[in-house]
Amino acid sequence: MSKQVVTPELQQWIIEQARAGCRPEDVLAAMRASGWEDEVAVRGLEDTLSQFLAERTNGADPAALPEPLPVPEPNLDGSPARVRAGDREVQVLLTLHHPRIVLFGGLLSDDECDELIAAARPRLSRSETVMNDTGGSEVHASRTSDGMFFGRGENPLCERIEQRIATLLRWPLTHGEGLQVLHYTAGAEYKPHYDYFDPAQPGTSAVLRRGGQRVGTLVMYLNTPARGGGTVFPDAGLEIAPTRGHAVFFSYDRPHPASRTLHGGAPVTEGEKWVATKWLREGEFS
Ligand code: PD2
Ligand code: ZN
Repeated sequence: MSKQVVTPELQQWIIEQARAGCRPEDVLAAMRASGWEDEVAVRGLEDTLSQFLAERTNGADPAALPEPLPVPEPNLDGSPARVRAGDREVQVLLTLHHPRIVLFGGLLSDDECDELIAAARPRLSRSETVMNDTGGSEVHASRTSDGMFFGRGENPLCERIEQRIATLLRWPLTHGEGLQVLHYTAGAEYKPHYDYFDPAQPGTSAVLRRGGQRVGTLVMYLNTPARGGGTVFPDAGLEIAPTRGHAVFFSYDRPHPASRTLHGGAPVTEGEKWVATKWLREGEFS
């Protein structure tokens, strides 16, 4: 009876080999050579790789996935602590590869946060959610914030921030929607959702006529709530603490759960929360 067990360290090593492009038979040979019994090595390899693949596609058959689209992506070659975004230097605080998530610090100055809030406040109304069947929008209990949209380039502040984002994410300014500002009071939340438009829904073709799919999101925090209000990514087990001036970026190359970009705004439990969201489209949004 074998006493060998497949340890988490062995599983991690198998995944690293798979990521590096090693063939399963070579991985198996290396395991045998370092003393793993045949039966344990084969089982360990099969179980680890199938679990790894299922996680990458969120359980979907890889052949059934939509074709991947180009996505915005900052230049983080060499893992810099700070990156230049046109008129401002921005901190890189966290990166994740799948889902692709980058947390930036200091994308907006305190004054810019305050100015956005002041300009948005008189124009807020109850946030609406896109209706999947028609492509229109409606008030929905899953989204209890107030919100408004600026037109793209509507004022010098929007223009400056949009140009900074376009430079940071290396994505044309013309492919971005206008900034959306959301205000959450205590108890308000935005339940987990995907930001892309679901291709299976009848209303989606109408929405896609203007700029194509969404391929990336940047949520900028305009204040620091006293408690709660984190942006959560359940598939990654990640919660981003909302902090004034910081911004979380995530991209999705396919409009599919395999992107692992399910995300939500956790309830604000004390104080209030203000964010500005920038959505990036695959084509020109006019
Ligand atoms: O306010 C947030 O944290 C949040 C969470 C999820 C915003 C959005 N989605 C969004 O604007 O799409
Ligand atoms: Zn969202």
